[in-house]
Amino acid sequence: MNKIILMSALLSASVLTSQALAHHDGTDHDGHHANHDMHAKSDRAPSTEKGTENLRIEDCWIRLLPNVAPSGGFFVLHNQDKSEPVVLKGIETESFGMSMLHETSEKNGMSAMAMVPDVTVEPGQSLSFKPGSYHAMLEKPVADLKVGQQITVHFELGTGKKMPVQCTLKSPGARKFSDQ
Ligand SMILES: [Cu+2]
Repeated sequence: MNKIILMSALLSASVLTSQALAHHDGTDHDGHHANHDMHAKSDRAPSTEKGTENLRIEDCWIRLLPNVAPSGGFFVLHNQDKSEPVVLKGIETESFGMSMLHETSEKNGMSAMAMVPDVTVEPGQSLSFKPGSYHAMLEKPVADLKVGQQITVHFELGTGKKMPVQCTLKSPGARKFSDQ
């Protein structure tokens, strides 16, 4: 009886360890050695601003990782309005079953990531979603996604508008838009 309990304790410990290692190697969806707490809740409330739709979205790409690991989404937001902020509420695409906005940040010298309810770009400013910073996390890919392919991603704004953008799927080694 005791032996069985010990065995199952060891088994679950090893499962936890391999998951933790998978999250800490260089292949995570952020492309950054982040301490992944995927379920970390944001410590701020969602923005109540609608903001402007005068937004240009550039250089959208997704680092396509094998099914078991979430893929990272990166792009640049240019707020072209001189007086209103842009509020990005989230992204969605038929190519992935689930996606959310994340932020990687330094806390006590450690890199950690957390969900954010939205991201605000101030009037006239640009904001890059890139490894080690803001990024999207995409899970549950549909079958047959391939590196080099373009997919349509809808960017949902504070106004409720969903802007379609073509995003390029790139290899796990990609770190920026110009990489393959
Ligand atoms: Cu993340």
